[in-house]
Amino acid sequence: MSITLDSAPSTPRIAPHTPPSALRHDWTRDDIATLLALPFAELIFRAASLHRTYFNPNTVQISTLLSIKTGGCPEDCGYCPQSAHFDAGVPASKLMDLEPVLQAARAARDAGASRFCMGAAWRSPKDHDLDRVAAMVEGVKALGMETCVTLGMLRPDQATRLKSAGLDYYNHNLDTSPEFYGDIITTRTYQDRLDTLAAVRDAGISVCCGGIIGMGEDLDDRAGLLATLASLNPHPESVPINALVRVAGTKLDHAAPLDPLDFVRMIAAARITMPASMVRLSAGRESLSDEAQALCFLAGANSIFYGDTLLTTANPAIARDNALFDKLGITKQA
Ligand code: SAM
Ligand code: DTB
Ligand code: SF4
Repeated sequence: MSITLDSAPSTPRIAPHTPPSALRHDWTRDDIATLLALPFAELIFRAASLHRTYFNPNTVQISTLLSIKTGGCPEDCGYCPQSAHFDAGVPASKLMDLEPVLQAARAARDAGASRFCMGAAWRSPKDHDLDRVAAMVEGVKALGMETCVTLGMLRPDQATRLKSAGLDYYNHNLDTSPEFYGDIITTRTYQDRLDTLAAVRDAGISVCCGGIIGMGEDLDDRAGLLATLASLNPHPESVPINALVRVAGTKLDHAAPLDPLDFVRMIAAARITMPASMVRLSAGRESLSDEAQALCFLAGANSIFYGDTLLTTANPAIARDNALFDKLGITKQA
């Protein structure tokens, strides 16, 4: 007997035809805390069922990151090796020139990435730097790739400038719950982040917004992060879930290690609360086993960062990811 596999691409299956009312924006923190504490099999079954309602579960979108301006950042984010408040051995450098950025984008495209994400260690971009980033966005678009940038806080006019350059996604994370946030970052507020997200949304750019777990937050904080993300209307199109990469010299160097099954649970709860969004299994994959990553894909992750480095820290080698995809029968979204 021959078995035919559904080979539909990983674009939302029913999302374009789903009335917005089918997606909930009223998830309470208690609802989500209950989800996170479900018996594991129950949680994964619910998440996997929703995943295949909205997406082809055998397809994963891949993005490659490049740090276009590294280190020396004035913000004090406790997890970040690029903050000037810590000595994590990441020297500050200037904004890259256009040509090497395009060269890296071409290499990423040739390795199979469909989106190129450029990150800058800024509190917010200066207007003359934004012009240079806009040229990078135009150049990467011309290579036939989707574009994403993460540059810190944006004013509405800056978001509009990036939109006119052709920017597809802006990444700006809420990182954690409003209550725990002050333990991690003091130099910008939670509301500053929500304001940037509103500017990005209003400019017509797709929103990439998620957070980090493993920073010492409790289950209620994880629920609070997801409740805030899911209250955004529309939901962020892309939801990166990062596991803290503990970097020597940062404030969170000695945070307790995260149980990989808790990472899987967070992915599942993100999938259930924002079922039509891409859920990205982001930082932290380097220390996850193949089995733990397989559970994340089963729980609804359908996007990863691909390439040997994230911004400054290690990511699995491309050959390891390709071998994992082969083992799991996963294809890359074109
Ligand atoms: N400076 C910009 C900003 O903060 O908006 C953009 C770059 S910043 C490095 C992008 C995101 O990377 C952060 O919001 C955080 O969620 C994530 N990140 C940074 N360092 C991390 C770490 N050590 N482990 C996990 N995620 C991290
Ligand atoms: C996101 O949520 N994770 C990526 C991307 N957005 C920009 C960054 C992860 C950075 C991990 C630490 C580093 O490599 O410096
Ligand atoms: Fe700067 Fe972004 Fe790192 Fe915070 S996360 S210190 S804003 S580069």
